[in-house]
Order: sequence, then structure tokens, then C-alpha cells
Amino acid sequence: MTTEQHDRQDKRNGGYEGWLRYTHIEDAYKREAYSVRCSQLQIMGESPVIHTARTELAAALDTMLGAKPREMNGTGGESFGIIGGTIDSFTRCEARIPEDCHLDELGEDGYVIQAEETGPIWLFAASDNGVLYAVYHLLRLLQTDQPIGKLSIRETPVNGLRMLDHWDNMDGTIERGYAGNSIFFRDNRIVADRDRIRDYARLLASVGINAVAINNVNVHREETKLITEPLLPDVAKVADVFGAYGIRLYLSVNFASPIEIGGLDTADPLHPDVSAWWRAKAKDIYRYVPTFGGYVVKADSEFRPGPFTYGRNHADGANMLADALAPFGGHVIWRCFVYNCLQDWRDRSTDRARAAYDHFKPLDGQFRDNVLLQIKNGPMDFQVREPVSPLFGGLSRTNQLLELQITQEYTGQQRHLCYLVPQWKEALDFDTFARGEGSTVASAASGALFGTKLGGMAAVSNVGDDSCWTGHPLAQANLFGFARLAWNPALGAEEIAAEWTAMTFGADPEAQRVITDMLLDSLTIYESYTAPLGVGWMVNPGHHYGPNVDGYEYSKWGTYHFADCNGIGVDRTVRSGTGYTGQYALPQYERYESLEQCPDELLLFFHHVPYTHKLKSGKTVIQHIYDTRFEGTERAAMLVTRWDSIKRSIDAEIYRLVRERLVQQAEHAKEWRDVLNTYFCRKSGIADELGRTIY
Ligand code: GCV
Repeated sequence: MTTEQHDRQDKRNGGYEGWLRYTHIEDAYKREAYSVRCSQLQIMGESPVIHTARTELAAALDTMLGAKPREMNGTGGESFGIIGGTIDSFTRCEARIPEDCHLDELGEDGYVIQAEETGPIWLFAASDNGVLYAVYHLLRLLQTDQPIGKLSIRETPVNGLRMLDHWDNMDGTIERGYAGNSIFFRDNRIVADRDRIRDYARLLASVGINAVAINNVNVHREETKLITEPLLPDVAKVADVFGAYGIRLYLSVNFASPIEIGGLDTADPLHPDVSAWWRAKAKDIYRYVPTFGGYVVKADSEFRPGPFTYGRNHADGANMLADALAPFGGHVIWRCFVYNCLQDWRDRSTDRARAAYDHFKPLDGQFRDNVLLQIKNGPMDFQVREPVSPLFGGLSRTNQLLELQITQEYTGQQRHLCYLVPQWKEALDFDTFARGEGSTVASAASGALFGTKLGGMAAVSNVGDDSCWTGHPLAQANLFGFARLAWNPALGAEEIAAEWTAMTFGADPEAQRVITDMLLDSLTIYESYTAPLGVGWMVNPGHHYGPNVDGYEYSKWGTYHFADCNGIGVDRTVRSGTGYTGQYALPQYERYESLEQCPDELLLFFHHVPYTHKLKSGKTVIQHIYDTRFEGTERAAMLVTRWDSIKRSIDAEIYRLVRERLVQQAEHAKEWRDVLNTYFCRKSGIADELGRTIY
């Protein structure tokens, strides 16, 4: 092995290389078959992205096949090898584009991979990013043992924007981060050593991510200065690192910046001095960072400043920023997470779930073309089970971005195994019926449903400076899975899990099966020992880890379950409750409004029922609570046994890290079980039919 190969091998231990391990292919027959096709290559073009594509391809082939591929010059006559480039570059060098390779409708980032049983493998793309994605696709085929004889692959991303948001602060901490400290910031500065950022960009590009926001949406004093001249040169360096991987950099900004760093006494979006200040600011930023993506804005939410202070609405705020960025091609990503966080728990008419729709639906159609409204998947806040936000389908004339949370704030904080792709799939596949049957959230977010100009998916990253990036090595599957879904929301949860497992853990079919199954079971396991039937919360206030049934019950945050001695749940019906169900189109409105039709798993989100209410499963609510908490805890314990069964196929460090967490999860599940069962037994006075231990 060469020194380079050794370095890569070293890093590979412990999960640092994620799904890009490029393990040496041991099977000589397979290796030979791949080598015949891949021992020489030519990727045309000179841009940083093309350079990345070329070096990544060469390094990966070197490691997997054991020999560096030869770089070719010229294109027409080669009888084998990999030849890639944009359509423009092929045309420029008068290379032949195969006739049956239709290149129209590739979109900005799409590509075609074309090969006959013999001869070259062609990679054609509309853009440099497309070439890079084609390279990663080809490598994925090799990593997952696929044949590369005859190939006819055409890929176009469904979503234009495929984005990761970081809640990183400049002191190096990460809000809701469970994998160490920030890879971007330390001691109120941008890190000088950008190798780790480069390695992260590489992971993201390999699955088609094309945008990142590097700082927390809660923009505090230091982060407000990121758009000032002392810091912009460093921002530019980070943007260049991402740029070489086809990823545009965005910053979260403080709506009150004109006051905090601009010397003005107002941030009123309709004040001419304020708009002039933001226009000048945009000029400064683009002078340093010509590829800058734009702003992410959390306004009038959880104590952040916003247009409400000045009696203006959110269209006024977003449009003013959008006008400043428009000449440079920048976007404003404006979050819809706006609600009253100073609610009186005694007031049962105010419903936080209604807030986003109530604020933004009346503004539909009033936003500029370069504004995207970023909408959380559910109406509350990333609970393990929530219905889909009715803003999807509710907005028809506004660019939208679906916001998901990869970081596991309410789903086990990367100490519990919780593969979130099935949850995201449910949200994406949800039918809003806004334009009749088949009006899915996926099509609303991408822009296809209403023909809106921009669209996509964003998610809060789960990455930190931890050795395996994500705290729990298996939580990498969520990062990978989000990106794969952002590229194509039609991919299946199992398909994605299997692909990630094969790339990350290699060829052993038994290990692949066990890990894929563990991932697929994990969400229902987690849900079954935590808050029941869609009611949510029940966590310790502040850090949100661990059970505390009344933790948020008498607080200002609007997150109640209303459990008393007779029953539990929130009446959100139009008939007798907060009227939230009325925000859905028919027939979803009727489904949620009706106690009979409402799906069991969301029952307590929509209805307040007695503990003796019978679910569709035939069990009472109280017995369901007891049974699922006991079963969930047993299933959590079994995860350890399942993991142990494949010990010999797993890298020792990853085996240890995962096992440690699974053991912790199994213990902690017991805590959830006992706290919840005891609480509800005491509240309801109803015993477990099976007489199991409840305290
Ligand atoms: C970044 C939840 C989290 C906050 C987060 C907020 C948001 O409330 O607990 O930490 O703030 O969502 O999405 O803005």
C-alpha cells in the first residue's frame, strides 16, 4: 500500500470517512472486472468542481482497485476508460455524444451515465456539479458491488435546493448538537484549519447537497458580525471550500443587524435607511463571496427580532432583504417557525399548532421570487410524531422549503438509535389534496405542485467535531438519508438504509441485513417507549432529554397534553376545540376532525379522550400506553443482542461506540417506561391488565 492509501485506511477506522470508505475490493474476479473498465479516465474541464471530480475519482479507484488510473487526453478513439464532462466541454472538443443519450431535460444538476458492455463509460452532465454527482454515482455502483457492464442511468434531482442548516455558534458550541463542537467556529472565530470542513463538504457532495448555512438561526452578538468586513475574508475561505464541492454557502442573519452593527436606531423593513443599509451590506458580502447563497432568517420567533416590532408583516421583512440580494442572485430563506412562546397555560383557546398557518397563509403570493418560506414538517417542533404542517398545500403562490431535523433533539439525541427516514417519508408522501388527490408534500416543497419557481428541502445537520461526525455512528444514516431524499423523495426508507449500510459497512450480507433491519425498526422502538399517540413533549425542559411528563405542562411554550384523572389529549377539532383541523383541506380535515377516522398514532394530537377510549387496535388508550412502553423497552434491549451478533464484521472502534450507546439506550428506555407507566397509572387509577410492575 502507498502512504496515501495508508492514511486513508487510518482515517477509515472509527467512522470518519462515513460512507466514502472506498474499501479495497478483495474479490479478485470483481476487481479485475472493474479494473478493465476503470483503469484510465478523463474528466474534462478546469473548474474547482471538475478538479474535485477528477481527484475524487482517481483516489477512490486507486483505493478500491489497488492501482492509480491513468489520465487520458483526447476523447473520440478510446476503447475503454471513464470519460466525463459537461455537454459544453464535449461539444468544444468535438467529442461524440452517443445518439441514444438524450441530454435534454437534465436540469441544472442532472447527469447521464452511459456505457455498452465494452468501450468507455461516459459521464455527461449539464453543469460541473452534474459531473461531480455522476462521478459519485459511478463510485457508489462500485462500492455496492453493482455490475458496470451496460449502463443507462439518467438522474435529475427533484429538488432545486438541497440544504443543510447548522445551528453552530461562534464560541464553538452547537445548539441542539450531540456530536461535539462546531467544525466551523471556535473561540468566536472561524477555524483556520479547514481540512475537516473539506472532508464534510466531500461527504455532502457525494449525496448531492448543494447548500449549507453554517451558523445558528438564533443569531447572537458575535454571529451578527459574520457579515462584517473583518470576518468576511474568512467566510469567503469557507465558501471556497464548499464551492469546490458544488455547495453554496448561506448565513443566518439577525433581523436587527442595522441596529446592532449598522449604527441605525431602527430595523423597520419599510424605513429607507434600513433597506439602503441592507443593499450596501449585500454589495460588501458579494465582493468577498461572489458565490454567496443568501440569508436564512428566524424572525419574531423565540425572542428573535423581526418585523412585528415595527407593526410590519413577514412579507415586508423578507421582501426588503430579498430586494437587496436580488441583483446578486441571492435567496432569502425565511422561517415559518413563528408562534407565541409566552403563552398562558391556563388559556386553552390559543393553539401553537395553528400559528404558522395563521401567520403565513394570509401572505401567500406576496413574497418576492427569491424568497423561500422554510416550513417545519410538523406544526409544532420536530416531535417523534406530529401531523404534517397544513401550510403545505395551504400556500400555493409562494416558494417553499421543507425543513426537517436530522439532529435528534427530541428523538434520542444521538444516544438512542432512531433512523428518521421513515418519518420523513411519511411527511413527504402525505397527500394535502390541495389540487386533488396526489398533491403530496414532496411536490409542494419541490415546486412541482403549484409551479412555484424555487423549492427544496433543508434539514438541521447532526454533525460536530466528533470522531465519527454524528456522535452515534449509526446516526450517519440520517445525514445520508436526508440528502438522498432531498435528491429524490421517491426513494424508499429501506432502499436508502440498505445503500448506506453497504457503503459504510461493506460486503458481508449478514451484517448488511442486521444493520438495515435495526435501522428500520428503530423509529417505532423509540416511539413506543416515549410520548404516546402523537401527544408529544413529555421531556425535561431545556435540554429535552429524558422523560418528564409534566415538564412542559404548566409552561409558556404552548406544548400541553392536558392529562387529568379522566383522560388526555388536545382537542384541536373545529367542533369543540381549537379549530386547528380546519387548516387542512378535505378529506384530511374530516379524517382528523372525526374521532372515529383519526389514525391511532395521532389520536392525542387531535382529540382529548378518556383513558378507556378504544383504539382501532381494540385496546384502550391506557392499556396501549402500558403495552407499548413494555414492548418498546424489550425491543430496545434486543438491539444490543442484534448488534453483538455481527461483532466480527464490524470495525472494532465502531462496534464499541455503537454498543456503548445501545446499552445506554436500553437502560434509558426503562426510565421512560417506568416514569410514563407510573404517571398514567397514578393519574388514571387504572391497573395494567397484565399486572406487570408499575411503581
Ligand atoms: C434554534 C426549537 C429548538 C430551538 C431551535 C428552534 C428553532 O425550539 O428547541 O433550539 O432554535 O426550535 O427551530 O428555531
